[in-house]
Amino acid sequence: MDGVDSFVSKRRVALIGAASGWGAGFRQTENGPPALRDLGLARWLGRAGLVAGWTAMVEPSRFWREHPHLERTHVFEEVAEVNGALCRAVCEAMAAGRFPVVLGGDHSIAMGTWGGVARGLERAPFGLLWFDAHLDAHTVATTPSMNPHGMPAAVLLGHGEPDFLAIGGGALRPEHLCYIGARSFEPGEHALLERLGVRIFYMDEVHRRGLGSVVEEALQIVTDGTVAFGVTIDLDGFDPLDAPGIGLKEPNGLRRGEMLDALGQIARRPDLCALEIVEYIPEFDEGMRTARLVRDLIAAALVRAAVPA
Ligand SMILES: [Mn+2]
Repeated sequence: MDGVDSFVSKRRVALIGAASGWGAGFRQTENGPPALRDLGLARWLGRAGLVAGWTAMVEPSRFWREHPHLERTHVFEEVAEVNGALCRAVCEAMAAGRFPVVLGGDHSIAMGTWGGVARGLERAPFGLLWFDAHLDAHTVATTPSMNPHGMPAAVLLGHGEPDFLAIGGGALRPEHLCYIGARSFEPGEHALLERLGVRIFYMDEVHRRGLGSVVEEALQIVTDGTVAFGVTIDLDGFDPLDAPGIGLKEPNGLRRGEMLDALGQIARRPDLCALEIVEYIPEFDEGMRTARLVRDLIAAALVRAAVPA
């Protein structure tokens, strides 16, 4: 097939839903993965030249669904439970030789996704490109909201609650992580990342240099001394004009066209090991614009020059 990456097409894509919004102050991201499934994401990707099928839809267990208004302390238990199940689903996909594409859900699921990848790679070092308006690097000591979706990066770097560390703790080394598009964060989480020496490409640097140049440099960082690298995309990293179907809108963000071009730089790389896209809220979407963006991001990252118009 013309333009289709043989590496990816040989390794079929495992679509894994993480249908939990308990890590955020709003729950509607739990509707994201079932909506993408029902809209026909697997079929859409098939038209782009990928062999993709849903291998898991991780959901909160019945107890949590029957008690939607539990107090904050219980939220951590639910988030840990979902992430544990997600971690296993990602591991299973990798063991079966499939390429995991994890769809959220709020960004707290990054603990399970990248904790699972770390296990799947048998703890060999991997890098991570983190596209986001935020830094998601809080601990309980620094967070103003206590929302776990503001904490996954800290956990992956080895800082946070014991229940979370048990799943994703220490999956990543700070020198193997790069943020791209950051423009809204609090001093405490920023101080942690500064202390650890994590490279942050703020949105003003992206505007100044162009996303292509930034991604090129970031790729060098995340592939230096690693066996593989992953990509996590928080849809709030985008300008809300291009991704209306989200909860926390941060203007002046990444644009659809430049992002699809930049992801083309990673397509065909045999060391790309997993992709995660989070925080989609179907009820806020406008004419499926955000759902189509999710599809096109996956296609751009995995199939060079096969992005539908
Ligand atoms: Mn995020």
